[in-house]
Amino acid sequence: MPGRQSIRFAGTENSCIIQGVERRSPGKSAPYATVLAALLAGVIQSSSIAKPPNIVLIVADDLGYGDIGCYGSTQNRTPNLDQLARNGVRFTDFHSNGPMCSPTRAAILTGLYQSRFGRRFESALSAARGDAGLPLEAVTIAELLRDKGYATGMFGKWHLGYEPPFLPTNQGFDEFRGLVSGDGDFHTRIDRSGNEDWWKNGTIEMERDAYTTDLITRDSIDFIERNKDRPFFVYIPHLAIHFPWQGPKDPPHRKAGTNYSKDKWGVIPDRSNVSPHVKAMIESLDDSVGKIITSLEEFSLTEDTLVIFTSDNGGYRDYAGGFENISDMGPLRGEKATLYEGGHRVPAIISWPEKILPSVNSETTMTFDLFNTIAKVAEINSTSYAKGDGRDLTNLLLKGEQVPPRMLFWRMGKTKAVRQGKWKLILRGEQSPELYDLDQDLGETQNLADTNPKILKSLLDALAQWESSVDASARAFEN
Ligand SMILES: [Ca+2]
Repeated sequence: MPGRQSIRFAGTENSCIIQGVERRSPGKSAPYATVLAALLAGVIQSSSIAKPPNIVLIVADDLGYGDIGCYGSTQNRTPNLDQLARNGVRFTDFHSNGPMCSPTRAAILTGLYQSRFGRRFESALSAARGDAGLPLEAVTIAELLRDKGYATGMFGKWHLGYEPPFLPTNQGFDEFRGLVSGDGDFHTRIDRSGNEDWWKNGTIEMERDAYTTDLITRDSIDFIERNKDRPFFVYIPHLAIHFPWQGPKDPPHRKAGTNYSKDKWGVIPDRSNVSPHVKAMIESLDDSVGKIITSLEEFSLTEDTLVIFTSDNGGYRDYAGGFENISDMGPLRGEKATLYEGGHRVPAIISWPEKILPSVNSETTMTFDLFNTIAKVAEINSTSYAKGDGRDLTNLLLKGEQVPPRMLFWRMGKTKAVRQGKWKLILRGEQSPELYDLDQDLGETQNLADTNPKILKSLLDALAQWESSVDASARAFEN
């Protein structure tokens, strides 16, 4: 592994030092040596962006921190994601806003803590509340981009409202093809309640005899091709690797009209080892990323397109009913639906060839930062996003600058967490507070609350203030 270096870029108006960045040897990537030389000469600056880029935002579902090769998996083959990481910035301390599906999706699209829309956005939205969804008053990144002249398409899993009017086409997307619920069978596209769940814009239009990941890929590439001559934003929230755990060659499981709430996982011959099915899902997901990158190359859009890949939350290690050996969170404690690192520290890669230097970055970053970052590179007026909760990461991406210090917060029911620098506070209901030093103890094994009372109090006070702020915002939306 290459060591840390500090590099000063001379010649820019504000010379900057890359810190917290592990720089990788360019190796065979000669173009990046050229880019570095250009940067050193002050040729490329953030202000020199000629025209706003296309945006491809790919979000995996329940993909754990250690599930892909460039994050340490030796089990799953992910050459396309690994290549994307070699060509872009790979984040090692990037966090989903929530440890479940709906919360993070709300934060991606709005740049706000999902708690600002009410407590129901702190866990997965349920079909039982069909009248609930991301409030239409929320300003989404798709709306901002559409107003800026972008074509906007979404292909994949929505999970921010099960019924009209809470569909993507009412939240800034010109086109939508995919599912609205939390999970559909990958072969039959039947949701866990036994309903058909495959939409085209505002109506259900089923497709059979295909694998969901492949359909999402096909439709995304079709959208890119149709809009290749204008700026476009394509949001690709894959269903993979959420259950049902079905690879392309696994059998269909769900049929219309049957309730699968207690049998929603797929057909798993060996419940104690789900990983072969998950491996097939991950490798299919990786194949999809490769096809999308190839399509950008074929349409000569590579240098004009910002590509983002991340996951909406951590993976499951095991699941009720004896399902085991599902996802890999690497060195992290916890899993999906917990606020230990394994629940919300996720893979994140951002690539923009010839603009962003490849690196591995250890700045603490969060999903809602993507909102401001996309808005900034699209040259959207900052009054539209400056008051949001996320930060614009363009100076990190284009100049290697650090993110200014801040606190980050999570809340899911009675479980809450705060992050400031190396410190992580976790509150689990009425249990004693847990305080971890992530620099020394990434696996969150040693509770240091008793020996650091001042830090504990400061984080508890900040949490109370944050809760008060988001709860005040939410009163406008809760009913
Ligand atoms: Ca998820």
